[in-house]
Amino acid sequence: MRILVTGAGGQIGLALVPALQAQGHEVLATDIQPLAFSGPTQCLDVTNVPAVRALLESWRPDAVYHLAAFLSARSEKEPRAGWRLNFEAFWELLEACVTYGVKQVFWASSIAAFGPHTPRHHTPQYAPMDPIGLYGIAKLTAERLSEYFFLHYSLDVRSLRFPGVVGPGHLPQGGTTDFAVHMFYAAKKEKRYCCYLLPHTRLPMIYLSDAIRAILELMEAPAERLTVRSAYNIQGLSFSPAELVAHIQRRVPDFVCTYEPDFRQRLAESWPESLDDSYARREWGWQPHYDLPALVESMWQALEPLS
Ligand code: AKB
Repeated sequence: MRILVTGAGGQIGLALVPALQAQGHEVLATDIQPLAFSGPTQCLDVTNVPAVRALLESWRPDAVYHLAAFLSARSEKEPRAGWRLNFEAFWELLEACVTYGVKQVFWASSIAAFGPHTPRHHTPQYAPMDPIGLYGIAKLTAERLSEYFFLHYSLDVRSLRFPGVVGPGHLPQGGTTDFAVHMFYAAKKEKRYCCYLLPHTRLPMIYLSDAIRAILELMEAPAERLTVRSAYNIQGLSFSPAELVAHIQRRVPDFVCTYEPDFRQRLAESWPESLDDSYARREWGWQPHYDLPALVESMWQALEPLS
């Protein structure tokens, strides 16, 4: 397949592009910043509608993996730019995909689409959704649009509600769940970290390699098995900053974490703690591989060169 990836320079894109290449696909990796992949890359601002349409018209991808986004914290700081990127550009892209005959679209939704009236534990696939952050509002609206394009244009669009993604190789920026990655790097380098969430704030997370496998497995699933065209819940594991600190201290006993909660605390408290992912398990066989000890072990090994 010829695959176009947007936002390829982000945490998920950096791991997804090589995984797609390893499957034998011809991948064009794009981002607003220059990229360094082995394979073709191009600078692309997905809010530039003529540029996106021109690229789809000339390169004619079979599938588009749309990852370009402002995450939750950045969307609060730049709300209008966040809406343009997270929702308006997505709508334009879906329209262009219909026009230029793209067969499959993947895009990343988020647990941020849930809100304070959503059950926090084992959150069902279909639950009240009243996001309080602009990122979540855009993701929830994008989920409705995604299903609309499937129903009205038969566009084969698929998505996952990503929890916090934890993996080596990239320091995520602009999110609320970023602390989990930052804490590992800080423990390795400075043996101290100041966390912007309170110690007990438990959130759903997923290890990067599980996240990539989830995308690949969802995209390979037979279309007739999929009943969810908004976005699937997937559960990896759940932990709080304090639980992660305790695991890291088993490796770095003098690691110290202090807590100075900021505006991200309110967002985190409005999100689920764990998700019911039975639709994903039943319809395309989702199974996470990493629990917290396995995630810590794998992160630690990957960060070994830092010590
Ligand atoms: C964020 O923290 O904003 C993201 C997300 C949960 O989608 N990681």
